[in-house]
Amino acid sequence: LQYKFPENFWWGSATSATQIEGAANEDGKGKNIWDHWYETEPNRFYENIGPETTSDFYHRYKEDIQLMKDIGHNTFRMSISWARLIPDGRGELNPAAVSFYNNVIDELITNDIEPFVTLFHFDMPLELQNQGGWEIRAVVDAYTEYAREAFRLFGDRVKKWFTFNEPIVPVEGGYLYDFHYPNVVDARRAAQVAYHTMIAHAKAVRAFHESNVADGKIGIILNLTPSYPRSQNPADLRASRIADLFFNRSFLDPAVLGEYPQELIDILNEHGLLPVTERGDRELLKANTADILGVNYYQPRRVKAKEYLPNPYSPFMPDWFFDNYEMPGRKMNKYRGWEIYEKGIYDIMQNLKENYGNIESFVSENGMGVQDEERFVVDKEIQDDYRIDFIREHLKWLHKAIEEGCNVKGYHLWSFMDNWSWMNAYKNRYGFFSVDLRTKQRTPKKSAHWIKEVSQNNGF
Ligand code: BGP
Repeated sequence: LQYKFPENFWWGSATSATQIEGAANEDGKGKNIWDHWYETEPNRFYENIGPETTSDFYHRYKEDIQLMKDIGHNTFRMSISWARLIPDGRGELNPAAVSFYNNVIDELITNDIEPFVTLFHFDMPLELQNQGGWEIRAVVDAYTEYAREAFRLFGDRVKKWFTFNEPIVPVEGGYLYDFHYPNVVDARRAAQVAYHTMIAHAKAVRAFHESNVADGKIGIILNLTPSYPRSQNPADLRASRIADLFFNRSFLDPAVLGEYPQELIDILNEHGLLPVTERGDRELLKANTADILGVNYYQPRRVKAKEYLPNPYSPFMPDWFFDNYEMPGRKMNKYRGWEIYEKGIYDIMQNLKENYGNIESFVSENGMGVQDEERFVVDKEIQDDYRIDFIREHLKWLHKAIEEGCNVKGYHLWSFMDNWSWMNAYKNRYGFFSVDLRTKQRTPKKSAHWIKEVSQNNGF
């Protein structure tokens, strides 16, 4: 083997409740913002397909876990649907949800697959959103209670917990760029939402360490987009540094170092965007940092200095400080419109080693969304060589990072099977397995056979 990974390396894939479970209105589940948005504005979603149409993991988890085992998974990330477990977001537990998650967790463990569980993957209970969502402090408390319940119910078997998946996405999508509910454009509210999310994270970390989950770890999943300047001239460097502050360090610093970067505070302050805080918050953040960090990596960010000054009367946007830069000759996933830059994963891990105490980490998502994959069928199998290349090239850089001392423990593909995505529904397919939406039949792609070999050999 040319690329051998450390012993007990985590091979697996990642999913989220809303994207795979289905059964959106079944067994007492409460509504979340996606159910609601789809009901009220279905045509915002690709081909008008909403979160009730999924691969139906809710009823097929046993079959799926067998497939995971077949392709050599030793770990699997799923999320709990808050509104399934606690339909109103606070108060009564839904007993059907408790048994569903118990069954899934037990089934995974019986098959030697360690469950990694995310508490919040974009799916705010509607009831709480109606009260103000992450803009109000009471929702932080409701979340902390929910986290406490989850540790109590499942912490005897689940040892890897994640407070949030990509907490910046609901901020950008919901409060700046109009691609998540409640789709408003308001930087002040965005800053408040971002801040409360981090406070909720710290409170959940504290609750976890106070709970009796023996030998467990808790962390957060961040989508890190390394920021590369067009050139080394000071204006480009500044643009890149500020993009990094907004899109990476705004969550990475408080989650891992327990404090916000001063330069970010200064910018927010200058524009009247500082969030409302409470006494004791600073100490709370400092004392409750993540034990482990999941890194979702899809694409880098390339930036250059602003060409035209922003209109000061337009609503504040992070992009007041930089322009995106389309580097000539860059490699693209043309389906998703995202650049492919494999070395990015190495740069991220080096940064964590140098500047973030070499925190224990893993690649919690990386993957390639492709449209109309049926075109690539030969002998009834999707020949997704592009996906195999994509994974392999990222793994090579990850391997190099590990050899150089980065504390990386595993690699999870997004995703196990084709799944429903926020607004894009089934447009881009990501899975090792394709899913026929009518029959729900799962079929392995070529990459499923490939990853099986890689996981079994612990390298390639
Ligand atoms: C990440 C999310 C996932 C997933 C993935 C693919 O940001 O954590 O939920 O959807 O991206 O992106 P998309 O589905 O938008 O193509």
